[in-house]
Amino acid sequence: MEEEVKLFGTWPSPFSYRVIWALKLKGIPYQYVEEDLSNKSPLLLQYNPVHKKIPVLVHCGKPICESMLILQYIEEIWPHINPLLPTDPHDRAMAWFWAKFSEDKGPIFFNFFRSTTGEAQEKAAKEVLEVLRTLEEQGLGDKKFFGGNTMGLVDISFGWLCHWFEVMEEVLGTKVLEQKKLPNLHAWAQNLKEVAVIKENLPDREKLLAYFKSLREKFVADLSNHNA
Ligand SMILES: N[C@@H](CCC(=O)N[C@@H](CS)C(=O)NCC(=O)O)C(=O)O
Repeated sequence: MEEEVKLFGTWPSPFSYRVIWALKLKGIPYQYVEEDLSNKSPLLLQYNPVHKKIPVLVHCGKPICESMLILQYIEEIWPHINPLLPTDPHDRAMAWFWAKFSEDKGPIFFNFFRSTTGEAQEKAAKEVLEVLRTLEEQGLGDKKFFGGNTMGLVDISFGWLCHWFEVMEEVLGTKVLEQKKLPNLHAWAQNLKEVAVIKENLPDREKLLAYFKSLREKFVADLSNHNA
């Protein structure tokens, strides 16, 4: 059986990084394949014919799609090295609850980044703040990480907040994840960035900033064309 592990991803994708962090945490060697989403490779289309999206993990020749399902798979195959989930069944269920919450609330963050008028942006920022407050008050509490003293599945699923979201806020000129508004979540983001596996595996900040700036300009231009 071919034990080879391959990851198809793109450099600015926070979904790719979820998988990278999990593989690195577990010390699994893998080959990374950078996809060009404007010209998807035949292999990507073969491995993810339904959504045609990255990330895709290919293990022993078999593809697994969807970042959270890939994390689940990684945990099932390599459970003993740096477990991503707690052993207690109720704690595990709670971890999945918050991982699902991260998936369900994704569009709210996307709207925030896409909102172009002042009014829409204010409304979107309020919605984001509400999600983050819920996460802080009901999920994180005063723990260092969602998993307790070490990072786990929920930290990985929300990990993009510590880098990508910060860059988004900079592009928009609006700060939501602030120390005074969300002290515990803010501390969590800082702690997460200090974990070696995260710190050593993040896209370059300046490159990401330029990428998000151009994406934002595109949204603004699309809106003015639409209104013209
Ligand atoms: N729910 C998916 C989302 C993945 C996703 O949105 N990937 C984007 C890049 S960040 C993609 O491949 N987009 C290509 C397309 O939509 O055609 C996951 O968690 O893996």
